Amino acid sequence: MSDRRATAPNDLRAFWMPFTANRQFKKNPRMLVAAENMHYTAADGRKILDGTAGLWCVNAGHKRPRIVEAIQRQAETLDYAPSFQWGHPWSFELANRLSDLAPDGLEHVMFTNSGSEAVETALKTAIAYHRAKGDGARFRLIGRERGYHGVNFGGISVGGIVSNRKMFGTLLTGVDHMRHTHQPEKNAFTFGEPEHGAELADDLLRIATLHDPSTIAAVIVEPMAGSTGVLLPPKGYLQRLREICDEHGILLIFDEVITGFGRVGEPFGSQRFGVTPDMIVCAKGLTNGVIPMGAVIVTPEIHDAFMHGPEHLIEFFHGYTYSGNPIAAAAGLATLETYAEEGLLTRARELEQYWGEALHALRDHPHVIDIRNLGLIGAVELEPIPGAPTKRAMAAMQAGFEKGIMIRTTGDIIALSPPLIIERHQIDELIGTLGDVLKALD
Ligand code: PXG
Ligand code: PLP
Repeated sequence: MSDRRATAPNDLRAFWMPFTANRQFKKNPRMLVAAENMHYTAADGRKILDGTAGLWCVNAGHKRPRIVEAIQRQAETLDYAPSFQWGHPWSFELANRLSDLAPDGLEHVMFTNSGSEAVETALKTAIAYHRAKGDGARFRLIGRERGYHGVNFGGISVGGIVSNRKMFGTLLTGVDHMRHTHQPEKNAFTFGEPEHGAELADDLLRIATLHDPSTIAAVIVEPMAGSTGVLLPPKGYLQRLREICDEHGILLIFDEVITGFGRVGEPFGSQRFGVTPDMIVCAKGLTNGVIPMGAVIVTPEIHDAFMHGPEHLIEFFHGYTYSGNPIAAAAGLATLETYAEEGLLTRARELEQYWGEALHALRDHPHVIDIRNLGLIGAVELEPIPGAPTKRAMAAMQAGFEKGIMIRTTGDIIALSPPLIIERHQIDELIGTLGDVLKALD
């Protein structure tokens, strides 16, 4: 009965789907009913090759035994325990493992249930940190055009994706934005990090000067902007941001919800790009996407700034009912073990050349105006249909599903981010099928 309901629901009205063209979807649903390793199973029984790791999150592939068992075992052992004034071993253990994995100097972990909540946590921590040090005048937050930091009010305020902001009123005050780093006229078809654009980091200096640097609490960027369509950091750009932050006492927050957990060939983008922020925001791959969980990893300097005053008092008035949830923590531990056992956190580096060459072979296909790649990430940007932006890429997604691949689109950009367990022949299949899709597009 429950299987039948899952595979053939006869009424799709009630679920108002997130970030979905609901009316179009409900006329022609793409329904998934099972998954294992690199493949989904569609409701009609077809295998779909996962070119996106779900939504950039299933980095170890689907239905991994260690993770499945850990969740089952945890549900039978300790299902829920509060983290406000109580503890359980799994959240502490996961925090220790994350601290080990993070760049040197990032040692304390706060847990959340999503990337969006982790972003809010980081922004609030930044402002509160300065205040805890007696510097309450540092309250401004700087983001970047085209940045994606989730969908809560803080995240859309520092974020720079117009459609995610314009419907929602005044947002946070005291926020400003740097320009994005996408310069296709200079950098189109670059393999890896682009040569041009490091100087765009000086926008931070310009904005800081305008408001006076002593009013800026933090700047938040994705080391590589994912959701907006894969915009890579120009060589030297992140280093320059770090320098400006150091000069002016500004905290640097890396939102690594996508770049975390091996996507760019190191545990975190920070290690790949050689720049250490003051806080890392992560989620998605933390639990292989299986149980919702996010985290913020901070320096001892930030953590210790709060550890004053009488010991019976709460130091930081922030947290969620499910912060450090035992089942999520168990899933996180099993995920990190799976990554370690299989060398997945560095596998993107090994596959990067093969992956990039496969992608760039699509260069001369119809409608392609740019191709970008790093680690196991790729983007193929299409010329929009005049007067109908996004339609061509959406048609590619639907055609891909019919041909047995899952791809993701944003605007007219096709984004690819397969599970890190992908084999070379599956890369050939994914990109080969995408090539066929492109050739058949209007
Ligand atoms: N920050 C970044 C950098 C993200 O990529 C979030 C925060 C928010 O995480 P949650 O868990 O609240 O969704 C994200 C999420 C896409 C896509 O199409 C990307 C995300 C979410 C949905 C779709 O690229 N990233
Ligand atoms: N709304 C109400 C009425 C609550 O009592 C709570 C938590 O206790 C929340 C919202 C926040 O929920 P969460 O802690 O799951 O974010």
